[in-house]
Amino acid sequence: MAQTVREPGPGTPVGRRVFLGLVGAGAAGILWGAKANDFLERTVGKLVSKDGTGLSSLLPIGRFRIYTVTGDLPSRSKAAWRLKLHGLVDQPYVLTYEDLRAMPPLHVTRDFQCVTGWRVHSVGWTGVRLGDLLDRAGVQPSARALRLTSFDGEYTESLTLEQARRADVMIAYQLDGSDLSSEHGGPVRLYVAPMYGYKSLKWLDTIEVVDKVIPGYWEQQGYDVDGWVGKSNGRDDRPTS
Ligand SMILES: Nc1nc2c(c(=O)[nH]1)N[C@H]1C(S)=C(S)[C@@H](COP(=O)(O)O)O[C@H]1N2
Ligand SMILES: [Mo]
Repeated sequence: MAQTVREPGPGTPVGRRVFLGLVGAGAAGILWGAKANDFLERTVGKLVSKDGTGLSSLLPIGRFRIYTVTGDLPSRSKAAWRLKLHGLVDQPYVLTYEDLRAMPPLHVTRDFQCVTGWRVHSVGWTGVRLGDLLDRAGVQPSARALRLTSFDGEYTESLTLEQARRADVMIAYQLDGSDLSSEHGGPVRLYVAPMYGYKSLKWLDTIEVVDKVIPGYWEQQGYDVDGWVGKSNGRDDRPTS
């Protein structure tokens, strides 16, 4: 059965030791998508039971890992999905998936990088610019930031208004030309291209416009609220290339 990983927090050593620990413990498995899961069973399963030398070469370079902090992959159909946008706005609203798809699309292609050290090259995202969604509601002068929540019931994220209005920040409904799968946070997730993956909240539910930054799930555990790619977040294991 496919299982998922909760990203290790800052200060947790990552790499082969934790990877072996996860596989060995069996408490938290790893899901890299169906194909990779086959690969895991066929290849890694055997090697782990040997001495594990060279195992780091089997880390899924070029592939996403599927993260969820709840131990669960929530799912919501496109028909049932709603985006609630409220807070310090003139016109709070509720948007359907169809409403979202009717808005002007934005495409961004960028490497996707998790702060724990894995990276997927040149991933294409399609969605709606977050700034357009804010304009639709009319942001009030006292507003400074956004608080975003997930329908997984636990994950949260934050962005300053300035960050949210960037041309490369969107709520995304497609990944590499296909509708966003449930495991990748579909039907709709946040995508913050210039920042580490933890900013890109999956299973988007609510956007609240607030008067100050409220640190998100991993940020309460030490990650930087300004998660620009290139900042180390206190880790020494990020890719150097
Ligand atoms: N709701 C939710 N969103 C989340 C996470 C999560 O655990 N739950 N993990 C974050 C982290 S740390 C990363 S690197 C990316 C991973 O995206 P993926 O699971 O589509 O590979 O999602 C981010 N968004
Ligand atoms: Mo991450």
